[in-house]
Order: sequence, then structure tokens, then C-alpha cells
Amino acid sequence: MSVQVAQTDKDAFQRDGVVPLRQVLDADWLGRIAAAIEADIHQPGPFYHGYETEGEGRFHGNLRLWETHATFREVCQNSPLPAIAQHFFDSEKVNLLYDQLFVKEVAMSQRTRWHNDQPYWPIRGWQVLSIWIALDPTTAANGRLEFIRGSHKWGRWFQPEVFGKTSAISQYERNPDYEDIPDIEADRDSYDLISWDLEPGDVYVFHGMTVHGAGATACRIEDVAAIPCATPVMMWFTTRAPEPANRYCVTHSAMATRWTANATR
Ligand SMILES: O=C(O)CCC(=O)C(=O)O
Repeated sequence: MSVQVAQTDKDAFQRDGVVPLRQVLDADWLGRIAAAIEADIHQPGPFYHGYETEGEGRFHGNLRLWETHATFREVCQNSPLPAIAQHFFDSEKVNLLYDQLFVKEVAMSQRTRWHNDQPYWPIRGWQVLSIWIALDPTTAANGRLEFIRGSHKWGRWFQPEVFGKTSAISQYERNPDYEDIPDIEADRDSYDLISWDLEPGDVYVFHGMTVHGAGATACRIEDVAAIPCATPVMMWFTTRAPEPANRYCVTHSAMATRWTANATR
């Protein structure tokens, strides 16, 4: 599938660390993804890690779905998404690190804590991005993602913390090279926060070092469709390394990339 990414979008990504792209996935893709998510909710794949929540709604999490579920594999390999990563990296070849699913049901009062992603991952280097897919309309009222403009260039590696109580992991190993993230939520006015409303099929493309968080879905149930706010995310990186800073290393075999996309854009 031919995908075009405007130079202005690439410039915005480089400058701000995030850019929304509109109508990347059509109704057919969205329908297939929604069905795959329903299937995972009812019969979770092996890396399921639901979080305990304080509100009524559940917070279903899973990752590496492409390894066991044909639709997620299709999305990772044959949807417009790999080509988008190729465009942003100006690279013929990109590698998938893993895919991840966040399903926040309505009336769930839990935020996704502020963090940047790359400290969670066994990946170093600059050419690292995520593509976050909106399956439902996402607004300030139902917990859209927010980003700190330009934070990918801070050079600050924040200590990973769990997103909520989950049976999968109680806490992350403390890395002496990382710092604790400040309480951004308590000091929002001090930061240049950016966010956009998204429609189903829109995506965010954001850098692995961009600090971001998401609100709760604790809007009134009648305000939003009574379906989960489900968000698959794919993380991509490229091994193309024109300068030493772009070298990458994979230190964790379980997460090592298993396939690459090098199709013609
Ligand atoms: O969708 C969410 O609530 C969180 C997504 C996120 O933090 C991520 O993709 O890194």
C-alpha cells in the first residue's frame, strides 16, 4: 500500500517529538483490529497483564500479540504502519520491537502515568518511534494521550515504573543511570503540553524519548460509546546508523526483534 507522509509531518515529529496523522487505517482495518481485540479480551494471549483499577472499568493490557494472533501480525506486517515508520526514518528497512495493547474501558479512573518509553526498552539510539492507533474517538474527556513538546530532546532517561498493580510485574529494576520523573501532573502549567483529539483510524507517531501520559476514561458513560477505548501501539526502530549516536543494541533476547519490513514504500 502506498503511504505518503508530508515533510511538514516529519518536521513536526523531529521538532516536537510527536505528530498526529489522520485517517491512516480504513474501516476494514479498524473492524479487523476491533475483532482481534475482543478476541484477546475474552481469551488473552500469553503476555496478558491486566491492571487493577480504581473505577468500574477494566484496564486490559497485552503485548507481543503479533506473535500469536494473525490479525495483529497482519497489522504489523501488511498495514500502512510499517511504511509510515520507514518514511519517518527515511529508511528502506525498519524493525518491529513489539506491539502492545491498552484497553481502557469507560468509567476507569486511572491515568497512564507520565513516562518516556525508551527507558523501558532494550533499545538505544535515536531512530525509535511508536505508532499509537485510535480505535475510538479520543478526546480530553476520555483520556487522550498528552505529550510534552520537545521532551524527546531533553536527554533524560526516566526510571520505569509500573502503570498499575498487575500480576505481570511488581516493579522494574532500579537503573542507577535513570532519574525519577518529576510530578508532571501536579505541575502541568510548567510544561508545554500538546495533544489532539483523534478519530478512529488516526494515529500518533511519537519518538521513543517523548514524555507522555494519558488521562483516565472516567467520563460519564453516556458521553462516549460504551465500548472499550482500545489502543494498539507498535514500536519501530531502524538499524540504519549514519552516526554513532544512532547505534542500537538489543540486550534482552525475549524482546529482540523477529522480523523487519523492507518493502518498497
Ligand atoms: O494508551 C495509553 O493509555 C498509554 C499509551 C502509552 O503510554 C504508550 O503507548 O507508551
